[in-house]
Amino acid sequence: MTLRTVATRPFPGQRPGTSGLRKKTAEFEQPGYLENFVQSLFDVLPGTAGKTLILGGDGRYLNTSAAQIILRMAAANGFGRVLVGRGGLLSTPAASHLIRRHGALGGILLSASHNPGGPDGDFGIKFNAANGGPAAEALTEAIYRRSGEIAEYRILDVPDIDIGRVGTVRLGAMQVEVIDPVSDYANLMERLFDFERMRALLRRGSFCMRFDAMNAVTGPYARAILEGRLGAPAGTVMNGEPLPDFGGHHPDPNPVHAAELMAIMSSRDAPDFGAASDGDGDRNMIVGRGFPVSPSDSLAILAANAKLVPGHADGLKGIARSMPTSRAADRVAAAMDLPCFETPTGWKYFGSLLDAGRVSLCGEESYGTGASHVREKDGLWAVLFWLDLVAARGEGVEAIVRDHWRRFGRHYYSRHDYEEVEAGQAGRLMADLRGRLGGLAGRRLAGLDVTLADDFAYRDPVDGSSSEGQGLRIVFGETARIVLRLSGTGTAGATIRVYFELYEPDPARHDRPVQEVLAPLIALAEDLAGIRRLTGRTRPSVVT
Ligand code: G16
Repeated sequence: MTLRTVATRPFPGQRPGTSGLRKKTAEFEQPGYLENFVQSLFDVLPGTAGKTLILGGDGRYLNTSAAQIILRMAAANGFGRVLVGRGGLLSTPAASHLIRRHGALGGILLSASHNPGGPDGDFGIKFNAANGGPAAEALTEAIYRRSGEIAEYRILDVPDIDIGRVGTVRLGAMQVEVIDPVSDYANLMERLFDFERMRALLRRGSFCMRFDAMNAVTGPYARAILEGRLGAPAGTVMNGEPLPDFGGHHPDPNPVHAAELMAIMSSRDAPDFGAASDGDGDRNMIVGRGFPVSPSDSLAILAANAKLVPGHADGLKGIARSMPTSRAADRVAAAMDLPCFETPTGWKYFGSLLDAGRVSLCGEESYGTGASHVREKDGLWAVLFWLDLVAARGEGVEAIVRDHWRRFGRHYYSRHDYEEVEAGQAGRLMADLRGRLGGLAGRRLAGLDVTLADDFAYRDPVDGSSSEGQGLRIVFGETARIVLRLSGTGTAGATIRVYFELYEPDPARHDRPVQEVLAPLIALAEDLAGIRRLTGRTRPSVVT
């Protein structure tokens, strides 16, 4: 068994984005590309000798070959133990849980999340720290700096080991434990929710649900929990087999990409409850009969009803949402007299609030909801939370949402994405608008008064770190907002995201078509930002 030190040269652009390093698969297939990034990570970690590492991924193309390389590199870099999910699989929230449970130095997750997979799709790698959460900006920047000067990496010269079976294997001085990816996570869920109550709901012949795993990592989890422990009939989980190319799906659980589930949920004999998760299992979409729930509403509703589930029976400490997420959760926090935090986009910003015990629930407009049980958003957890609420309240999804709107008002909400815009054009558009924000406050636009227009900056109230340039926002008091930002998860060109929110307190006006309600704001954003003029795009690529 020889330890090899391999000479290498830096690859440009290995800077992690919103959630790890995401690139076209072909870029990752370049010899040394993955190795450089992993060695850069190991070089900047505070000591790897004898430490435990968690390793897994969402099953996409390159997942297992990358896992084998990382195992050999971990052994060559002195780790004492690696826990790897069988077949190289671990959902992101399950990995977060394992890091915490085993006191690991951290975890490496092989995923490009909701981005398509396969040789022509995307691949990604991210590091989660000892608290189970995505690496903080200080660490990802250190990795990036190191990747620009790297000259060699270390790897053991040994054949692949068998990670297809649960058991323990030695790799040099390091121990590799191949573990069942599901059981620990499923046990955690049993502690957070009332499984007996959900079992009774699912046993009733009259209640039916469908979960779309989109041929990504949550298939085995959902089968074990929904069809196994909760006794839902076989077939409840659709697209349950993780496939290297996700069966051609774009595994992003929203009404556009989960079209198959949406069609089922809108059919005449639709199930009562529908849900979907993404590539690595951290996102979720909840759908009633013909009735998708907006993720921003979902956060607010879970917060308002949290006491009904065992995991939050003692109440909440606070709520956090990312800046572009609608302010529906703020209203709940105010009514419950809870602290409410507004952070930049990216789950990493919630970590310090959760670690400090300042918040219990967090959520994002991008179909992400989570809590203090792990340090990631958690798709299946959110689905179980909703299912447990349905069981506890004896009401369906739509009834629960409408009741919430009646109590708190409705935040009409939509996001328009312009994908694969030429990066220079997108940068100019943002810079141009940023330069004009100063003159907007105090003006009346689209019949509304602008109370604030700025580029969002955040100072973490726990550790004092600050993040600037987190999105342009034009705020019309409590009534409405327009937000523009560039995505940090795309792999081709730039994606411009435009977010619209309009508050409607009057229940008599809660049934209007979302795009129609938001039309004046949509037209105003076009006027202000000039998307059509500057990019030539006449309509968004995706509207959710
Ligand atoms: C990641 C982050 C999320 C973020 C999302 C969208 O999600 O973990 O916190 O909201 O990206 O980012 P952007 O708007 O920059 O594309 P995931 O599910 O891709 O890991």
